[in-house]
Amino acid sequence: MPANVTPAYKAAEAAYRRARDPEERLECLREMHRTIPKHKGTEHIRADIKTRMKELSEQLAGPRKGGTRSGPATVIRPDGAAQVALLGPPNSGKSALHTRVTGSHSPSEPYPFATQFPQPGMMPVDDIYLQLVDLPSLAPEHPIPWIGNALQPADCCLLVADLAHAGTIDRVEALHEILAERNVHLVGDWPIYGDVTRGIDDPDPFAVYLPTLLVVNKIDLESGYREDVVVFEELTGYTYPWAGVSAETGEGLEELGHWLTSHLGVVRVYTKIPGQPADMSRPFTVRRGQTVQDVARLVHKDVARNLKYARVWGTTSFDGQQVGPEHVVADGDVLELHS
Ligand SMILES: Nc1nc2c(ncn2[C@@H]2O[C@H](COP(=O)(O)OP(=O)(O)O)[C@@H](O)[C@H]2O)c(=O)[nH]1
Ligand SMILES: [Mg+2]
Repeated sequence: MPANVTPAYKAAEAAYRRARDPEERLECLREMHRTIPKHKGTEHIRADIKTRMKELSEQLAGPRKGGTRSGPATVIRPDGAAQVALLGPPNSGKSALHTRVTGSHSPSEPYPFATQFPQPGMMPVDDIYLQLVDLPSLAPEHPIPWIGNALQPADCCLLVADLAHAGTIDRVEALHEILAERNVHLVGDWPIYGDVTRGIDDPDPFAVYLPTLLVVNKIDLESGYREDVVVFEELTGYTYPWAGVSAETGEGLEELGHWLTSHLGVVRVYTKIPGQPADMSRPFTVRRGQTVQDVARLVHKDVARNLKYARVWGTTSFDGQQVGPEHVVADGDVLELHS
């Protein structure tokens, strides 16, 4: 954060760091731009904010070519329990994986750079839905100017790699460099409590830190993939948690889903109306550490605004216990919201 900023700017910046929804982020950027003091010391960040505003509003509208829209929006509104970005070098099988677990028709082809635009899809894990966003491959010869903004709403990333393929290590290193230029950093630590404070220690509000799982794909072709991982770690120094999968045969994909929901700290909450049984068909999902108030916000903004208390049935409370809006919910809780 630049020196000598006002409380109003600080609040706007904090809101920006918390916001996931692209429209909301754009609002926050406008507020940052409005409240930032205009002096020499903020020149740099002001220019940055302006660029981000321009980029994000263009991304929400879709790219332009000669005055007409030439493609879909390049930033995907988060949906489901978490947004998971698929990153990797060309031909690693990102689109094949996406198609397999979400039922999408993301173009998966034997040639590189088949994927041009972000492609969202929902991956079911039991009764939880994760939003997977397929992305174009990142490589020096194929620059993606909008990738930094596209990754802002992501909660984590799958770094998909075919470790048996010669050249993968160089390509994965190049990918890290491309991301670092946009101040996007892949990290091996998965936070225990949600992600709401992500990047808070970085003075740059636009820095993105993505908890990363290395997904070693195409294990149907390579029985020695465990040794490949050892070599990969030795040569690159990257120490991400990893999982072996095959987008072709489906091996390892169920475990992958469970690994994600548990490491993202996805918490399922079911709601009920007084005097009626709970609706167990589809949960509301929040992250570990989130509260009754956060669930109410997902139900309806009026419910959230007028919330007085809740009754909760679950493992960490006695049946029908009355709790306040700040009560932290646990996986499997049934909530009755009272306003
Ligand atoms: N044998 C095998 N081939 C795969 C697997 N995943 C992807 N492929 C193939 O690898 C090629 C590149 O896949 P694609 O999904 O387009 O890669 P992307 O560029 O990372 O999106 C395609 O020919 C796929 O059929 C896998 O798990 N096993
Ligand atoms: Mg692809």
